[in-house]
Amino acid sequence: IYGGMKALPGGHPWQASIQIRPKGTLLPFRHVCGGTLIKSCWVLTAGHCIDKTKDYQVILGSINLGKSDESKQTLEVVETIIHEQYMETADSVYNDIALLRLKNKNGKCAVESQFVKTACLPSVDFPDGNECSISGWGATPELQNGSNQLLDADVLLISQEICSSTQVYGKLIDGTMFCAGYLEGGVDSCQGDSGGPLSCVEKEKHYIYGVVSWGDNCGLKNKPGVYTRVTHFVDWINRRTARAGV
Ligand code: 4AZ
Repeated sequence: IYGGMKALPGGHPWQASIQIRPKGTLLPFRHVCGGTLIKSCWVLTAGHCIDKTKDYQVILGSINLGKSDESKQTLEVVETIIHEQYMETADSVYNDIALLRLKNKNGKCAVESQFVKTACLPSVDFPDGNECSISGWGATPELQNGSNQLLDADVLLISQEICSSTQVYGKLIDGTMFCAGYLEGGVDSCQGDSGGPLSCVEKEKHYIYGVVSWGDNCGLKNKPGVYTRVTHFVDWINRRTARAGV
C-alpha cells in the first residue's frame, strides 16, 4: 500500500493473507496475495494470484505476519476456482477473480471473532467519488518486498469514463473492472496487495466492492489502481460457493 497507515487490530477482519509453497514440499509458506473472507469456508481473491501447481494456505485475523498471536487462524486451502473467463493480456487482466475453499477442522472453517469476520457481497454499485478502503501487506515506497504490518488507505471510486480515457487506461478497461485512487497519485495498492479487498461501507455494513487487480506501477499520476468489479461477479460467486456445510 502506497500512502497508507498501519491498520488497527480488527479494522479489516475479512482481510486474508494468501500463502504459497511448491506442491508436495515442506518448504515454509510465504505471503503472495491478499484475499477477503466472504463465507466461513470461502476466500475471494484475484485470478492472477492462483497457480494450480502450488499449495496454498490462508491466514486470517493477522495484523503482523511476522508475529504469532492468538487472534491468528491458519487454514488449509482444499480447492481453488479461477473464473472460467479469466484472461491476462500484455497490459490488462480480465475477469480477475478466484475463490479458495478452506479446509474444515471439526466441522468448522474460519471461526468468527473480533479479528475474523466475513465481508458482505455488494448487490448494487457505489457512486463515483465514494470513499472506500484498501488494505494489504504489499509493497510500499520504502519496502518493495512488502510490509509485515497490515497497512490501509482510503481511496475514491473513479468513473468508468475517466478510467477509460486516453490519459488514464483507455481501451484496457472493461465492465469487469473499475479504477480507484487519486489521479494526482501517491495513494494506491501495489504488488503483494493483489487479490485483497477494496471495501466500502453503507449503513454500517462492509462490502467487498473491489479486488486489487492491476495498474501501471503504483502511486503514479493518472495511473490509479484497477480493481475487479465484484458486483459483476456476485451471481458467479453465489453459484460457485453454494454447497452444503460451507
Ligand atoms: C501488482 O503488481 C500490482 N497500483 C498490484 C496493484 C497495482 C499495481 C500492480 C495497482 O500486483
